[in-house]
Amino acid sequence: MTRFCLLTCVFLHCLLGVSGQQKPNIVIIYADDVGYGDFSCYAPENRVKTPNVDKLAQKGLRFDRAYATAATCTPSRYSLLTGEYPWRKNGINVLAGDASAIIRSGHSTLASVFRQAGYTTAVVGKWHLGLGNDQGPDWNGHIRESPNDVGFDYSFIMAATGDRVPTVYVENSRVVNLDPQDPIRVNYRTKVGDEPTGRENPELLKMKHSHGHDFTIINGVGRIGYMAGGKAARWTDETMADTFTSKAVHFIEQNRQQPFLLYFATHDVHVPRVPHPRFTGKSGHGLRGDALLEFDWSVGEIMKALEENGLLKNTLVILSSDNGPVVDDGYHDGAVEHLGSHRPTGPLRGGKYSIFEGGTRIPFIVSYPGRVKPGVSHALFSQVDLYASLSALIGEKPDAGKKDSQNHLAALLGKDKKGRKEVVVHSQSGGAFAIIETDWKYITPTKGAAVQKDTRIELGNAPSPQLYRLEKDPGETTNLAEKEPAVLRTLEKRLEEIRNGS
Ligand code: NG6
Ligand code: CA
Repeated sequence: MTRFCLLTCVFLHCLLGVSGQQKPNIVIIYADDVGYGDFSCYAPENRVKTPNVDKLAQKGLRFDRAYATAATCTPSRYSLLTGEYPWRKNGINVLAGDASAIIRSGHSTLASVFRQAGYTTAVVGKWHLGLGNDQGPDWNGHIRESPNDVGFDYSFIMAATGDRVPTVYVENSRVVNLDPQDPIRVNYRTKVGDEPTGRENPELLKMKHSHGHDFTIINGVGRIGYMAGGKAARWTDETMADTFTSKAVHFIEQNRQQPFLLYFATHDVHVPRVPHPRFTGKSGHGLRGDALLEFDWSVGEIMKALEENGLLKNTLVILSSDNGPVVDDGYHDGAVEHLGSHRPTGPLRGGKYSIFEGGTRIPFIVSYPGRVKPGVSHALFSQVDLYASLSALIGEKPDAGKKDSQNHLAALLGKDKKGRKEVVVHSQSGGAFAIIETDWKYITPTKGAAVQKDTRIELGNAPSPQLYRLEKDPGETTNLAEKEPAVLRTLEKRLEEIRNGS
């Protein structure tokens, strides 16, 4: 080798990084129903410790004012992947397990942008954005309109939630381990098959329901919806985190030589909380705490895989949650009894389903060694901006029609301390909107219930407008609407403009 060649090689090596690639990998770890106060890096007083998440936060940037766009799963996930507000369209609500896809072929997504840019893309874990065309998914055939049709090269998913049928994994548009002699039938209205239900045979349950969840019993747990068949394909709740994590780790190993985007959406800590026995009883805070430990373990495994494959430095990891926390979401799993001093929302009011901060202000951690300085960011950030911001990171122009998603890459990387001018969030439990600008928050008046009866969560709905100052009053206790009519009018007007599309 000539001296010139050698120098060129050294130069290229430096430019491209150790793994020989220049473009950064992206890993989005998306927890389910994990609250602002659930990780010990957000609430050091917690007795439930999440060391792997904390390590990520120590070495990365921990945001304390980042938001999901909605207080429930489907709409938040829709925003994250499409860069659009969910409330612009009808039907983007918590979906049934047999719902048709709400993102279909041709719809630009974070994954399709990355795939177009030469990335290998994958989703592993919870989907909950519907499957199949207008007729719904064909569980016994090739499901057309699946993640693979909207930008993902590889998908290994559960269709909806752990508590909704069908309780099967779908890999690259087909149900895993399906025996054609035992076809799957799913119905959300009338019973199919003759398997016991939680309503008819509660004595067969290993975990009793507190509200809802009394349809077909699978693995001792009553679900939402009826299911028959597909016996060999059914998942075991206890090994779900292991299964998803191993698929994600395998994807990382397989793609270490080329740039990839991995959207890893865990089932933890959504109900039913049935963690692996190696975590049960370990948190001292019941199954919800144990599920948090399981989530933390998954994070550790992903980070280990990145490290072992020499990818840590060139990978941007984002860890967040789809909506705020809930303690009793339909099962008597001991979460209420064992909560103790653990406050899943930290200092915030409300929780999942709520327009109060507990519904949408979520943990958000960015790790990108070498490019992102460790620390805490007070920048306002919304998950709807990941579409535009991550596109910008790899030099791609987002779809011109996507006005909701703003490029806040500088905030994501810690260079811009302010972030968004304003954030808009929505709760479907009453239809309230809120806008947050500087430290002001305005909540629209609604007729919805103030408290959700079953989960006992304060929804934040009120018949008159609410105005809070979040910095001094993160718990939204003092409504300043009457005292500050000018601020209220300005925020109301701005929210109206955004809702009308500008
Ligand atoms: C609710 C379920 C709840 C949970 C939620 C969706 C009942 C009584 N409650 O309807 O258990 O599944 O939907 O959660 O059925 S989310 O995180 O996917 O939005
Ligand atoms: Ca959720």
